[in-house]
Amino acid sequence: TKSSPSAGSPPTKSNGNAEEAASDRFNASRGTKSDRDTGLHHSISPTMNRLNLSGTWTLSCDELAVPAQIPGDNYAALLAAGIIPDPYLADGETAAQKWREKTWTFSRKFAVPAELFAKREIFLCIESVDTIAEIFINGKSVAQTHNMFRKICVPAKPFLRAGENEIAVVIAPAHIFAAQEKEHVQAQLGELEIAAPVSDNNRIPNMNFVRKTACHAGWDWGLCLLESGIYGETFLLGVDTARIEKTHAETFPHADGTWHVRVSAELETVSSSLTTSPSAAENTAGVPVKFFFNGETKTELAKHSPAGTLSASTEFCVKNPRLWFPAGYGAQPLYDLEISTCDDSVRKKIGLRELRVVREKDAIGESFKIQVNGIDIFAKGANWIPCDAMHARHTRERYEALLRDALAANMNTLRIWGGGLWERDAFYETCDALGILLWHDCMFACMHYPSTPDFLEDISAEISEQIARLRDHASIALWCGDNECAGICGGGGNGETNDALMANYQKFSAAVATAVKRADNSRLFWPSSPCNGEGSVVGSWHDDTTGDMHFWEVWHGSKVFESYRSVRPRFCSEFGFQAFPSQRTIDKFLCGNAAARDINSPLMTLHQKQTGGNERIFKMFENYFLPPKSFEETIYLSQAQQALAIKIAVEYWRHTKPICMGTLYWQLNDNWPTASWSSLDYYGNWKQLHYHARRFYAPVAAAAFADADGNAELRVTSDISETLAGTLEVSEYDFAGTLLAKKAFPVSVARERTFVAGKYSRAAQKNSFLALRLRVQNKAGEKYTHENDFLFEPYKNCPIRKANIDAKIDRISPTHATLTLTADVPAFFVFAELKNARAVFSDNSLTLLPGVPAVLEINADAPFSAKDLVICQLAK
Ligand code: BMA
Repeated sequence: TKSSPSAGSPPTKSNGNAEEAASDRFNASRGTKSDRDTGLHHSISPTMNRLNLSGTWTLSCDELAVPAQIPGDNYAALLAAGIIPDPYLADGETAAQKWREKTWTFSRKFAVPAELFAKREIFLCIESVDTIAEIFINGKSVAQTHNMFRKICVPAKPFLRAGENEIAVVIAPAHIFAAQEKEHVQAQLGELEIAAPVSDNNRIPNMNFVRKTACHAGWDWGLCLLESGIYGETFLLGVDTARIEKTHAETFPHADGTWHVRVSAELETVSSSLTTSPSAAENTAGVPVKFFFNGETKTELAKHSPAGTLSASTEFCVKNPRLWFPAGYGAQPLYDLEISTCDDSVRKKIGLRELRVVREKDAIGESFKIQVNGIDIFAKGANWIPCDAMHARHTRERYEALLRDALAANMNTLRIWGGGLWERDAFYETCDALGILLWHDCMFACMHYPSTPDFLEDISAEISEQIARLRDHASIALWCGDNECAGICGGGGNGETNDALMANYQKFSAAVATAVKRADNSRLFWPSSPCNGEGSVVGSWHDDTTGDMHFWEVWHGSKVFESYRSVRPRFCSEFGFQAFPSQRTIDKFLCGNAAARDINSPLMTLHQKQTGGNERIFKMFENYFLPPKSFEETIYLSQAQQALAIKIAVEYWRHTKPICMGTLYWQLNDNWPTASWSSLDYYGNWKQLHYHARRFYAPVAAAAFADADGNAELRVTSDISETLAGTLEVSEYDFAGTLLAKKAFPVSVARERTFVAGKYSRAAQKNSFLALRLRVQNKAGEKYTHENDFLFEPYKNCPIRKANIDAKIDRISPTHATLTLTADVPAFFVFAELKNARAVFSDNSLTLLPGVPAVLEINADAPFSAKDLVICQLAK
């Protein structure tokens, strides 16, 4: 049997707050803030049968008791109570470690109003408990869990009393459970050793045996903060007949142009939990289920299926449908859906779109492209990791800020990476609303997972619950089984595999596949990232004929950026290069420690989680730049270098369209302030890469590529539906700013493939560079422009001078201004930042040409003055 969660005995301390409980009581009005912000979207039935238990709880262990906000986690509570220093600042991470040894109790008191108590059954519903937990009501155990990705929904009426009650969630140390599980699992696997060792990724061993966000134990960009907590919604639901367990909205286009929406609801009857109840059939026969869609209401009676489930379904027809498109391809109309019984209700927003991942044999191998409403989408984006190491901060506001920044960089796709979590509903709702497609991993990453029967049973149930929750989101494009779990069985490009590990993996992966397909057969199931598809998971990391690719030869393999051009992936789902976060972020986590202002100081090293990461950044400077002369210059140059790396990769791959149909760089965001591969730092500051992404992911983009003879091949790519025509103007300058030559190339570019505009051979035998200016328009006269540049030599070999940059600020409001930058000689990676405020510039990390002023908008989150402006440039 599975080792039982040793969460412990009923709590003895009684530390809830009755007043708060009373004030939270019957937070039942439709669409309350907490309804919108978290979870399950069970709105309120007319009978007022729901009691929200979120709010202020008490967190206690053997030595303390402090208030805790639920949804939330123990570290956020300890921080708020002043018990621990901020784990994100200075060396606060170190002080945080000892607390993982504790058994934590989250508890609160609450009153059950008579109206709720009168219900035949009362379910306790919790979206996520992290992780090894036992739940008590009034001192009696009502549920146990050891998987934070599975919801809890248990009959609780026998444990409740009218008036005051107490709930306590007792959470045992996850790493101790992991070590016990290791023994249990290894005993079944015999010779095969699969325990995850301590590494950059896991600073705690054995975490592959626990269903908990993998990066809680640390990652090569993440601190180790093995948090405990209660996430999503926590509530009591009073039910006379049945609660809604699952819903599904399947959408189908018809040949006549209408769409059909088949909506179903699976109910859980109360009868199973009532010892004295009549039979289920008696109980629930004729439970009316009301379906509301797009202004129309239909009521159906729930029926028992042969499999024993109780469900109801109906169908709606949408005439003149407004279709949902990813960002950049059309609008994101969403239709309101509400499903309710007299006891329960669920609300959703449904997008109508036909989505497939097209894998067709072609001259190269097999395509890999996302197609929406018949249009091939070039997936432009990045990889998403959890937005914060403290779950208390996973708020709708944080999701929106990050996702809007992704959109602002012209992204249309993100990959939810398997070492994080099945995100909260607010995340997917925002992606639906913004048109951000999702590549969705199941939550497995970089480790060997047990193929033992109880583990497979648990993860199958997890996948079935999570996909049932998420499958109606228009934004989700495909389900992927795991991140790199196939690859680590061997076959990371070298063709070798470990047979025993592979056999374990195949069993695990087959269970994942079955569970995913059972829950959703409308989307592609992709076994692993990277791989070549079902039955072909090995040896695919660098296969550029088919499947998706993770290309790490540059960062992990120390190759030069030009080697991004040695492969032509069909879809590159990971590649990245590290940089330091913004100077403001560093200043914040160094907390005024002047001695730590050195890349190799202990504090800077603590905020760099990849062994050898700083050395790699420095080593790569040698290929492109002159060595930085100060701490500040190192930070700046690391960001310029990161931007250059990813620009070289994306520009090349994007301009091989339609061979490549997607580039998702590693990684969009950070979960704490650190050196990493992200383009947005933890505090939301845009690294230089994010500004470059906005340009290299622009809907229409031009770029130049060196050919074998040292000429520049000019290419233009477009995501716009109509063919665009115009010119690509190429101006050749020397580094003093003298215009040496100018040529215009006619352009006619369609969405289907990249247009090769011609070749530019260097006019002068002196050092020079090219400035590219694309101007195209469609038949209706809508104009698109794009600017880029091209150097024939690495920056370090070019006679780049230090420009005098004039910066003029025209104030619009205390937080908003126009900035005009003018340089006297060509200036590169000109990067403006504000010292005292987070600011987003309309453009940044620019090339300035003499006599061509750049006019930028600054939007800051706090008032700023001209003296807050810092401008860096690449110079000798
Ligand atoms: C990738 C990811 C992560 C990791 C990153 C950088 O392959 O899947 O595991 O953070 O590499 O090393």
